[in-house]
Amino acid sequence: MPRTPALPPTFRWGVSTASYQIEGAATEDGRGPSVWDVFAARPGAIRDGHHARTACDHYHRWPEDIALMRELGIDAYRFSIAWPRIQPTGRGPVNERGLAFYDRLTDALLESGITPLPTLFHWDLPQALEAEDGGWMSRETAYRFAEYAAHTADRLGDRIRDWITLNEPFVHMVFGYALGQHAPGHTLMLDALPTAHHQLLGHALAAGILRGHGGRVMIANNCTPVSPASDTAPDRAAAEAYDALHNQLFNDPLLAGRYPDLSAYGVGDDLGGSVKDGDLALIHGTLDGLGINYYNPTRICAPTDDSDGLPFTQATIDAVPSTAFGWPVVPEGLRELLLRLGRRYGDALVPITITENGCSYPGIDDPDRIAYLDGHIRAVADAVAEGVDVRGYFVWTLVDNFEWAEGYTQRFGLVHLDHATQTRTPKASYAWYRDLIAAHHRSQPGAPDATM
Ligand code: GBH
Repeated sequence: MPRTPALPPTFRWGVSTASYQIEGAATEDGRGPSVWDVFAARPGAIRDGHHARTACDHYHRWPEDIALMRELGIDAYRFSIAWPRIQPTGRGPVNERGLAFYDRLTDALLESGITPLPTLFHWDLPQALEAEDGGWMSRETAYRFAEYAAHTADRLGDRIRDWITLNEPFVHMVFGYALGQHAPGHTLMLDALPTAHHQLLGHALAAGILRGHGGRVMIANNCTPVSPASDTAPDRAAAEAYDALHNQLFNDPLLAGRYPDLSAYGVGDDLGGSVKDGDLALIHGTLDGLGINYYNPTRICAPTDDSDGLPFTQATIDAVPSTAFGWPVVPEGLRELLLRLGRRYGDALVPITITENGCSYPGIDDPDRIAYLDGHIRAVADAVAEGVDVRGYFVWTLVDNFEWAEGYTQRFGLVHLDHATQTRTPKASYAWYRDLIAAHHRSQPGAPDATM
C-alpha cells in the first residue's frame, strides 16, 4: 500500500503521452507526413529499424486506453495533437477528419471525468514546413504554429481550458537541429539556436490566441538541476554555461523577459540574429503555468578535447542507481530543481505542474519503477512543503511506446505493450499508482476541481 504523500487536496494526478509515440495510423484520415515519418525512414536512424507507422495503434484503440485511464483513477490526461492531422501541409485549411479524432477523444475523456490537457507540439512538425521553410529554423514556422493553434482552439476551446503549447523546445533544438539524433536530423550545432527563439515566439503567438478563447497556457520545459563536477572555477563556469543553455534559455524569456548570458558560446542575445525588436515583450508573461519534465540531474565539468568547441563537458553521476536507459536515478534532484526555480524567479514564477516524470525498466513486475515514482512524488511533496507551488504530477507514460531513436527498446509505460499483438497488460506500477491516487483522494475528501 503506498504511503499518502502530503500534497494539497486540489493536487492533480495524471499520465502523459505524445501523438507520434502512440497513435500509428500515419496515413489515415488525411494525415500529412511529419518530419518524424521522414526521419524514421532513414537507414540507421532508429534502433533495430523500428518505426511508428502502427506504434500503439492508439488512433484505433483509444477507447481501450481511456478505459485504462479511468481504472487508474487519474484526474487529467496530457496528450498531444498531431499538427499534420489538423493541417496536412502545415498551412491552409483544416482537415476535418483529423480534428474530429481529437474532438471524440476530448468528449470521451470528459465523460470519464478526466480533464484533457493537450500539447500542441510534441515534435511532429508537418514535413512540408521543413521542406519549404526549414522548419523551426524559419520565423515563418512560428506564425504557422499560431494559425494551427487558432484552428484547434476554435474547435476544442469550448471544452478545453488548459493548454500546453510546446514540449521540450530544448530537446527539440538539440537532438533535432544541433546533433541530428531526432527529426528533422540536422547537425547545425550552435547554428541551431534560432530554433529556440522561433519556438518561443510560436509559443507566445499561440498563447495570445488560446487566452483569447479563455484558455490557460503552459509550456513543458525539460529542466535539470546542473551542478559542477568539482568546486574548481573552470568546472563552475562550465556548469553555469550549461545551465544557461539548458534551463535559462527557455525559462528566462517567458518569466523574466530576457535571454540569459550566452557569451560563453560566443553568441549574442539576438540568438544568431533571430530576435527582432518587440519579440521579448511578446514572449514575456505568456505563461499561466509552467510544465516541468524532469528525468535526472546533470553534472558538468570544464571542456575537454572532445567538447566540439562547446564550453562544457557532461560528467557521469556515479554512486547512484540508473534506469535501463542508463539515466541516473536522483529523486532529490527534482526537489532541488523546484527550489532553484523558486529562488531564480521569485514572484515572477507561475504555478508549476510536473508534466512528465518516469523511467525505463523492462518487465511487468517493475519494483524499480515503483521506487522511482515514489521517490520523485515524495520530492515534489518536500518542495511543496518548502513553499513551491506545484499543482500536479503526470507520469511518463501510460503504455510502453515508440521511444524516438530507441524505437520500442525502452519501456516507460505503467502498462506493458506486446507490440506484435497490441496486447496491453497493466504492470505492478500501474496498480501502485492507482492505489496512491485513491489513497490521496480518500485522505482529502470533497476536493474541489483543481486549477493548474
Ligand atoms: C521526454 O524527453 C519526451 O518528452 C518524451 O517524448 C520521451 O518519450 C520521454 O521523455 C522519455 O525519453 O544523459 O543520462 O543525463 C526526455 C528528454 C533527454 C531526458 C536526455 C534525459 C539525459 C539523460 N531527455 N536526458 S543523461
